[in-house]
Amino acid sequence: MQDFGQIDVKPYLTTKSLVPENQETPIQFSNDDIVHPKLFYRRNHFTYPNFTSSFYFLTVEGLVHTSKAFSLQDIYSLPSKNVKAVLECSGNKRGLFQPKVFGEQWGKGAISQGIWKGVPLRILLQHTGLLNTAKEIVFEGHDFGERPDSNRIVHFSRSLPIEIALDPDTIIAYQYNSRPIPFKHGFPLRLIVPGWYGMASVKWIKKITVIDRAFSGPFQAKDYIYYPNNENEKGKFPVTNINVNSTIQFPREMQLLHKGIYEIKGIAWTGKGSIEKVEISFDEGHTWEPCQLDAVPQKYAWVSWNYKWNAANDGEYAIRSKATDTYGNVQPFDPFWNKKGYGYNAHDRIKVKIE
Ligand SMILES: Nc1nc2c(c(=O)[nH]1)N[C@H]1C(S)=C(S)[C@@H](COP(=O)(O)O)O[C@H]1N2
Ligand SMILES: [Mo]
Repeated sequence: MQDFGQIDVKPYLTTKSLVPENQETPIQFSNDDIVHPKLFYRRNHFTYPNFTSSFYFLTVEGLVHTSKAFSLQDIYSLPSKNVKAVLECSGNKRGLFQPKVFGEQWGKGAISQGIWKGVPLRILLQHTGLLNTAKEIVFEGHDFGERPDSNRIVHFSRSLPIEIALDPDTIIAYQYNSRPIPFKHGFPLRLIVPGWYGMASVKWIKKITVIDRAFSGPFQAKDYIYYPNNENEKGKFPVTNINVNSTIQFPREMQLLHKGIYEIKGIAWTGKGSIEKVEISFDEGHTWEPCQLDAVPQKYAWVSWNYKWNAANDGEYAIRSKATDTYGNVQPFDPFWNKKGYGYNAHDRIKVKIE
């Protein structure tokens, strides 16, 4: 049986850019379903913000009955909950699109998961009240800078529709895996929107504003939109829920192997519902074999899966994995190409050679 190798040798992040810092999780080497903070992918639009957490207040204002400024102590003393959730960048696997698209050329590691603890956002909103004209809630991060498309200084800001903001699992998180959230991941407070792509989970939250219209900030109205056409904006729609997806962890792409029995391993996840099944194909998707799931799939979390493969004959093999979720969503053979390269979820595919 092949394994992940020596346990005293540790993997690292894979650097995509330094300023701002964008680094991938070594997902093929993640044996655990809780990612260590050192190996959690990092996705930033700007340089890291500068602020003092001792004077940190989270203000909630706009279309509320009473605006409030919550201190960290206030936040820590409110009822909290734990949410184990995948955080996946909507650009995960962007580098696999054909034709290629501009933007960070992420491989398969712009994804991590762990346990976030925090106050449900709805509890903060119960303290302030919501006017009935309220339509969206805007979260502004402390980080700011110029975007490549404009020389105006903007903060990283995103909004959520009221229903998602009031979902009991949408939390203002202050812990990751029972420790304060690491600075690079949003200390002291970050939004966690389980089941949505990562852009929704705003780090270093500074201010929450309730508004009566669709938020039009550039990270909402320009980026994180699926543009199915290269030439025009026809058919555009926003990036929200994580698509059903899977990644093969072992064997590795283009690995050379001897004949033998191998445990093919991977993970599968989805944004809505949970994983129903994972299948594998050795003939480019003509026939599929069921994989074994390592645990009962949970909402928001990835599930590890495996398949015992008797590699009895020499040759080159293409191996595909395909996940199906409880809503009946299935990974497609071809990805849904879109100009900005979001939401890649075609079958995962690797090749190996047995010799
Ligand atoms: N304030 C702020 N929040 C942010 C971002 C950012 O650049 N600034 N990036 C978003 C994106 S696109 C992703 S995928 C996740 C990445 O979170 P991580 O760096 O903790 O992995 O944070 C989101 N929240
Ligand atoms: Mo992202």
